[in-house]
Amino acid sequence: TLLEQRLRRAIENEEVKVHYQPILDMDTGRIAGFEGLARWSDSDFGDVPPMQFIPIAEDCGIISELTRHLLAQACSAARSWPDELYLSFNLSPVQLQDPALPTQIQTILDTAGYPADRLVLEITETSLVKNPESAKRILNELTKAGITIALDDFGAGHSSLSYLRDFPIKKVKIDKSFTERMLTDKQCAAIVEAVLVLSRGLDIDAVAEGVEQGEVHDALSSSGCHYGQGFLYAKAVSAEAAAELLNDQA
Ligand code: G
Ligand code: G
Ligand code: MN
Ligand code: NA
Repeated sequence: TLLEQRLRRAIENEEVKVHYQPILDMDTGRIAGFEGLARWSDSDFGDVPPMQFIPIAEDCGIISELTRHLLAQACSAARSWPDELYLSFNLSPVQLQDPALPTQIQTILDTAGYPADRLVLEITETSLVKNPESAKRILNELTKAGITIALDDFGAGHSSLSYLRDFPIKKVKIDKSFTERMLTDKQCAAIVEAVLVLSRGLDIDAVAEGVEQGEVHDALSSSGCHYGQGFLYAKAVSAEAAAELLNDQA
């Protein structure tokens, strides 16, 4: 398709950019890390959202190439952040079927001079369903290299609590469908509470996504959630703007 051709060209021309959304330590209000999010603006189609072009990249077999390209870009930006900050980056489900992934990621880290222990890779529950044994081998290898694995959109997919035990998962990101409604919907509030209790018991960090209101921040914080991400704090911004946010809080 035309969009597919445009995307291939945009990758070659380095027109797909990573933007960075802060993840806050709710207790201190300081930035603990950033999630890298792909952004593409085409001269004819305008801003194409990742919800549209990531599936295209997956379908036409260039997601691995796109991810490597974007991760390299993100690691080189993250290298200039203070040492205690981490970079969180999304993997597509197909990538967890590729035995070459750990080596490819290590090469990107080495080239950028960015340490593995400051990289978090976000995977979804869906990516563990199809071929759990292969996924487990790959995740164990990434973990051995010092990378942290986060379960993204937690609760929204094929949720199975056994994943938290069977796979080397050190972070869960509570899906925004729960945090958005937790003040008005008792069931959502109960699910958020349960995930926080569970993650504490398993020694897993919990990050609440989609925090848009001060009241939600307060409720999460008093329930013992330490990390939050959402439009209340900031949307994803360019590498330059992210560096400025860090300067402002220095
Ligand atoms: O940034 P935004 O909220 O528009 O992202 C929409 C979706 O696209 C989210 O589910 C997000 O995880 C996904 N996404 C954004 N950037 C990337 C990326 O670099 N790789 C992958 N695999 N998914 C991404
Ligand atoms: O699926 P994933 O968690 O990777 O998606 C992150 C997406 O959520 C990004 O596209 C980001 O732009 C979006 N996002 C981040 N904060 C908020 C928020 O507070 N509200 C909403 N609706 N979306 C958000
Ligand atoms: Mn994510
Ligand atoms: Na998410």
